[in-house]
Amino acid sequence: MTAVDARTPDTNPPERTRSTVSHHTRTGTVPWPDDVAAHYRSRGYWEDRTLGELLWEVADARPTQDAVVDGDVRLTYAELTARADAAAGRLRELGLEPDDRLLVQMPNGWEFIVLTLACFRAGVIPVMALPAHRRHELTHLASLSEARAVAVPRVLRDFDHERLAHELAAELPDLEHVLALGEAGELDPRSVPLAEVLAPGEDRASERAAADAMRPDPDSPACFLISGGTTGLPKLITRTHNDYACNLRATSATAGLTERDVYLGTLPASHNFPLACPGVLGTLLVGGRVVMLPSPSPVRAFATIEREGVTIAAAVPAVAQRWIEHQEEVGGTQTRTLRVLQVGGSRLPDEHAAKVEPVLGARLQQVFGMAEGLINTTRLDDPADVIVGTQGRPVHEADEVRILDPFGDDVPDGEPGAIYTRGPYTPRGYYNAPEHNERAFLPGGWYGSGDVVVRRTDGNLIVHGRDKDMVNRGGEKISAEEIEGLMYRLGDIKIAAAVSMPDPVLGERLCVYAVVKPGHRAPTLEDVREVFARAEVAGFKYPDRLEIVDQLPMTKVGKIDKRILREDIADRLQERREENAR
Ligand code: OOB
Repeated sequence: MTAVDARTPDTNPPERTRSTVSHHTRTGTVPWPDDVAAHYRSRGYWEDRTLGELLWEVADARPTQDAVVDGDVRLTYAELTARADAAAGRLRELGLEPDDRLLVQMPNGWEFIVLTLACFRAGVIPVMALPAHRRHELTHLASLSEARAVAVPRVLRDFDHERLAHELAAELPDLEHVLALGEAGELDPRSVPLAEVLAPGEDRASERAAADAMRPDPDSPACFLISGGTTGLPKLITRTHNDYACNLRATSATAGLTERDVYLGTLPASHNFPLACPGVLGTLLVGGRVVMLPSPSPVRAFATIEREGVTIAAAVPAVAQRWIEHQEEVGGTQTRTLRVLQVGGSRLPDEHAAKVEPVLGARLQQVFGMAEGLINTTRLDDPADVIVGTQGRPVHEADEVRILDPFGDDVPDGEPGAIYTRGPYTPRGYYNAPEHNERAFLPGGWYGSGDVVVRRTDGNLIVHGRDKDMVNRGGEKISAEEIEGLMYRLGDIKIAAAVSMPDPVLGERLCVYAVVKPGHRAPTLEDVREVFARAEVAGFKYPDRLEIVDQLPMTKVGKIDKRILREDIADRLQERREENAR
């Protein structure tokens, strides 16, 4: 009997019954139309192989080579796959069945990778929550996905994730198991220690055979990604084995990734970008080495790049800028081996783009992507004006992109319009969200990301702006609607509007305009932040600035005119800068 078995009676008291019948994910997923799917298959875009099969084949060809490095921990390909197979068996012993959802909120470390691969093998679907998420988001994600288990660190950056996870488990009838990073002695006795779940197995051959026997359908979800979200709380995006493998192959190709590459995973790995574009999974799929690092601070990142001979890394613009500044300060050759720096998640200003190669000695690859699918990148051999001045073009030959005016007509190249897309790795709908899908997808399955882009005649896209109600705070996406909803928890607020304000470091920050109810006291930014703290919201969603006004500007159709508010706050910040300069 394994340690997990021994704990099962405690973690799963017999009187506990699940309130709802868990739904099979198939019922909530919008499939690609049959003819489109047949086309993707016949062209070989979908290979009908699971991510596990693909990765295990790569691992078998290089068992003794390092696959994952995390501080002092090094796992060879043989060790990685063996642990994942053993872990797949333990998830099963815990009672997790194929198609059950496991909410994963883990820092960047080897455990994240082994657990994710174990899920792929067992057909358990990891729901990729972010380390910054708190009760507000995790409750929503766990209920929406009907998660049966959650995997968390113990205490991270002074926050007790394990305690919160048990509180959620007490409230959510489906959520039966809390898997926590660490060993039995140091954890809550109700937790299942990840040290045990992810430990090496005892009998490689039989564990592998057992995992082989659990093989999921390649058209079933490999994982759920979290959408940035424009309407209130985030949506779930189902990524199938077939579509995600296609995503991995196409992004690996444009990054020129080979088995000689060493990838630095330093953005939170549950984001699509560092997970799969090509990221951690793409690197493993070509037989390269993944180095996990929990924070992108330049001192540690540079030391790690030097020590491990990192050749490719991904950054959001704010991180890229910090790395550039750090290199300018310290000089030296620590980033010598870095071949490619991918930058994406929010708009990289051209001035910063121009500095990447001269300062860091790495080729810049701009990446304009979305968890919903479509990935655009510049190519490594593109001319400088493309690399510095555009966000690239689709990575896959079957990606379809249309740029439309407000009447739904295609705009000519060179003119801004809203981007719509479909393709072999862009799902046709969010999970269990039929009403939202009506709005986010055009007939024919075109997904509209809400970005306004210009397509140049050479096919490269420039992200021009946005017509979605979202704030992009250094790559973290914040739904304005969600923030406004939270603002009304301050009883003094009559009406609130969340908008982006320009920020030299993060690109954008979050500003809230508010009108106070007659006779009420105007809240301060501290009051607002306290309400957000009480609501247990992710830290990156706390407003950075509050503007109390008498009224909000309205459009002709009676909506709050956010364009005017954005201009207003940009003007105010500009004035203040000028005052400070005087
Ligand atoms: C990535 O994915 P998400 O889902 O967090 O956010 C997608 C949105 C896009 O719709 C766009 O508004 C913005 O993020 N965005 C960019 C951008 N990359 C993403 N805006 C301007 N310039 C860029 N380069 O952010 C994501 C997923 C995969 C790869 C890269 C980024």
